[in-house]
Amino acid sequence: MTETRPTICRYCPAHCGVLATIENGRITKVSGDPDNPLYRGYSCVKGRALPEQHYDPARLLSSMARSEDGGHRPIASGQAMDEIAAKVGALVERHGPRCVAMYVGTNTLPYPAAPGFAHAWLRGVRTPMFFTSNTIDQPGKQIAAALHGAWHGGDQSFEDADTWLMVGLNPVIAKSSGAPCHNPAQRLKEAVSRGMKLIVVDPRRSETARRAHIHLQPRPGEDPTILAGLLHVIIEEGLYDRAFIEENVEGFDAVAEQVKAFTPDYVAARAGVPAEQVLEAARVFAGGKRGGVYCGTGPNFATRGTLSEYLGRVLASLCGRWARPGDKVLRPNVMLPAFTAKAQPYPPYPGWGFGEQLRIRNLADTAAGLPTAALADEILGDGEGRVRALVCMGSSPMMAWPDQSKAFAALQKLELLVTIDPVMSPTARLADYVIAPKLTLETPGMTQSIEMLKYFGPGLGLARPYAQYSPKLVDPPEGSDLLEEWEFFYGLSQRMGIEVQQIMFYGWGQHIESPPQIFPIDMENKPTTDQIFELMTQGARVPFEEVKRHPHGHIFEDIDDVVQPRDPECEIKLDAGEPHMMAELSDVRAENFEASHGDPRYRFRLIPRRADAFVNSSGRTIKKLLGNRPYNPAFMHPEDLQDLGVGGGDVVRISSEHGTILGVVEEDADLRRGVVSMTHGFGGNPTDEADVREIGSNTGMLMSVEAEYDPASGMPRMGAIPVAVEPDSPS
Ligand SMILES: Nc1nc2c(c(=O)[nH]1)N[C@H]1C(S)=C(S)[C@@H](COP(=O)(O)OP(=O)(O)OC[C@H]3O[C@@H](n4cnc5c(=O)[nH]c(N)nc54)[C@H](O)[C@@H]3O)O[C@H]1N2
Ligand SMILES: Nc1nc2c(c(=O)[nH]1)N[C@H]1C(S)=C(S)[C@@H](COP(=O)(O)OP(=O)(O)OC[C@H]3O[C@@H](n4cnc5c(=O)[nH]c(N)nc54)[C@H](O)[C@@H]3O)O[C@H]1N2
Ligand code: SF4
Ligand SMILES: [Mo]
Repeated sequence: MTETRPTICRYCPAHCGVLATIENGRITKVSGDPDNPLYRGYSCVKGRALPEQHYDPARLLSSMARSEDGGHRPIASGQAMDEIAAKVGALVERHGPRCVAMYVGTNTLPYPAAPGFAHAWLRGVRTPMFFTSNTIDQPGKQIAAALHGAWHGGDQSFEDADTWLMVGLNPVIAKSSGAPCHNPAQRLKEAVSRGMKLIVVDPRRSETARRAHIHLQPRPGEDPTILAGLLHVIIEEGLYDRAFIEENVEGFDAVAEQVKAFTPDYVAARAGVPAEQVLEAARVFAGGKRGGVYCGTGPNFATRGTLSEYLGRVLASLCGRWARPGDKVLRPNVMLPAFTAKAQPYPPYPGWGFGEQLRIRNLADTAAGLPTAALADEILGDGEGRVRALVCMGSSPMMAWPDQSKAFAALQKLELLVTIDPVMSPTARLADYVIAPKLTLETPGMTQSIEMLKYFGPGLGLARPYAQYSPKLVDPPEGSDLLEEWEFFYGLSQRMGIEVQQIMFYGWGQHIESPPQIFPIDMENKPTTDQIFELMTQGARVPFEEVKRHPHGHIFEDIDDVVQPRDPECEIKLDAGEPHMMAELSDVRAENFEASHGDPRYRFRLIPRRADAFVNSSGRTIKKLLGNRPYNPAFMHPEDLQDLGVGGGDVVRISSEHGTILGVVEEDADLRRGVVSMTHGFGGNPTDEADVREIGSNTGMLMSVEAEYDPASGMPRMGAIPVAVEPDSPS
């Protein structure tokens, strides 16, 4: 029997509504869904490879446990949970609960019930050590929101914006933020053709930069300089929104003072862009009426990510680019509880330094969560409270943690490493237990989790009142023994006598919009995923049943909330002159940039980029996605290649102060000269012996978590890495 069913692709955060063809209980095809009102038939290469992901020969069909010989053998899931529960219990008994940590990665988003159960289990174990990939991604977003204050009414709409500034992000490929995630390439094309002036700051003429009215192509890592330069011009020329500032912003004088020295000429000399372009970009941006400023992984990886995000917010605030009274609410809640959006700020709150203190580098909890870049040292450093057990969910430290050699040493030192992963990832190969999970189309899905992304930063999540639910479409492969993520934590909790409570709350940092909802879970009669979804949507704006009535997804146009005016008694202001940020900006200005730019040892800067066919390290076992290039090329400008005497396909050695990797070069005339652009998530573990042309290499090897790091989030330099490049001499 063949049928076609609407569902949600959950391979990346865009969560496109797609169609799946099912033949005799197997998915045979996934394509765009023309009847989906938001995505309108869109799908990408990864979504169309969902059948290959589900039936990947490399997929684990049962959990695995480490065997005597250091390899792995299949283990029944119940047995694995028995053993893990006993081992965690024994470690806690001997060393106290803090020795247990969890690291949650990007592949948790497809499973809305997972984080609540994982966190409930951790609370039951009484350990505070909950880490996510967020603090090795763009933690500056939430920390800057804490320092500056977030806007209660939300951001302005892309659909009617006349100017839009994007700093180091590429929504055409990443579909993450900066442009609406429903077919961003098409949305950008439409916006530009209706006259929106797009300004892009990127050392590479990316797929997004190609659409720009102004493309500043600077030296990597100079985003604070450029943003300060734009502020300089806007303040100097009086292009800011006086009325908005008067009502909503404090600290204007402090920031005006700090940006004084960032003249267009200074910015030009330092960032390597024409001074006229800085002037023009500032005038075009401030000259518009509606728009936004968005920073991506580019500036967040290049150190000083918090400062870049902060200056982006200041720029938006000085130009009044936040939703105004009477504007339609861009992200009214649908599967989340209703709230009343107001044209006023949330008050600023502490960005870091509270809660759990880490044992190193003076780091503590932050508005973005505990600093993940410190977790390897929490495992390696002896003494009280040392982390001895790590549970990973939808994540891969060996592919994602900066400083791969340290991550390798740390994972090997653990007394217990458990990971939930559908394949034997480089992390799984080091694990004591690998829990084999069901994949998306074997589980129910819903858009509640991506709706929630709006609390992580401007421009994230859904930009329309849209929702979709999908039932599970197929059973897992016959003979398999698989668990959903939440089932694993439910099983552990049962065995350890932990009562699971789902706690749901929403808001910016400490500002919760509606009272927390607490749902006790029946620990004797195991619920179904659908029953958990029902609990999770109990307070939703639109009843779950109503969302379910629209299998192709629905835009709830009748939710036409408008942003309410400021409360008359509200005195809260956005802070444009936060002292730490002003001090950091002053440090930037004091730097001897000529010396660092001119370091003869490291003439190149390695920068990140996203590959269309992969999401981080996911997809590397899937032949359809790998094509004939199973590695991550080192993209360089053709003239740089010529100078080095190498050509496309040759192998080069890329060395930083902290490590060396090999790279297969590829010409990319869209790059600024002096830049090496390389995606992450490739290569194996440091001791693996494999040809770079077969597996690529891991850029995390070039990073150090202790040499340079953000004092708030602990995030080290992950971009704009000074490197030397030389032809790989045959050994
Ligand atoms: N296909 C695909 N989609 C993904 C992912 C994926 O791996 N593949 N990953 C997902 C994840 S986890 C995330 S966090 C998001 C990320 O989403 P984005 O932040 O949009 O990531 P990129 O597409 O890499 O865009 C970053 C851009 O910054 C530029 N850049 C590099 N260094 C600098 C710099 O120093 N300054 C400036 N101004 N620009 C710089 C790069 O050239 C690149 O064009 O994407 C998500 N979506
Ligand atoms: N050098 C370097 N390091 C980086 C980055 C970079 O650009 N360069 N980017 C950073 C960023 S932005 C992020 S978000 C992090 C990402 O950090 P992580 O999320 O830790 O890394 P991933 O490589 O995405 O690991 C995801 C794992 O999930 C598994 N997986 C795939 N599908 C499923 C599923 O359905 N269920 C489960 N349980 N698992 C699944 C995959 O096999 C893979 O092993 O990396 C960061 N690290
Ligand atoms: S953009 Fe993301 S959600 Fe959409 S089809 Fe591609 S992988 Fe799936
Ligand atoms: Mo990310």
